[in-house]
Amino acid sequence: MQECIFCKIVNKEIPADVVYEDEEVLAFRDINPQAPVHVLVISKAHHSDLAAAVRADAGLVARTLAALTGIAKDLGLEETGHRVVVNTGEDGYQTVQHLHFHLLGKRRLAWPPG
Ligand code: DGP
Repeated sequence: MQECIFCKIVNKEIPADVVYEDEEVLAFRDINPQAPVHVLVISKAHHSDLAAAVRADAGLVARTLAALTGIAKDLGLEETGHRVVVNTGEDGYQTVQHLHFHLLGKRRLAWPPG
């Protein structure tokens, strides 16, 4: 995906503050953090949203989430609690069309979301 900003981060064409990387998964700090810890966890393979990713490779989605739980633990979010968010489509306020899991923590988050 030539124009996808997250694919460019995967390909190291643009820099990011990477907190985790393996063969399939990349996690980096959000450029516009909404909490003291705000990390985006993505598969390196491009899938536009959650439904597309599940249809194409549900196992990859599961492995991405497994990596996320490890990242949450490494960042000290297991004890304090945290939130995982997947914005989807227009109403969900998805602005980047490459599936990403927001991992937010280290502050008390409000509910319901805005
Ligand atoms: P969403 O609205 O769920 O699609 O969230 C996209 C997030 O991606 C948003 O919180 C800002 C973040 N973001 C957009 N461009 C970049 C970038 O170039 N680098 C990093 N680190 N984050 C980005």
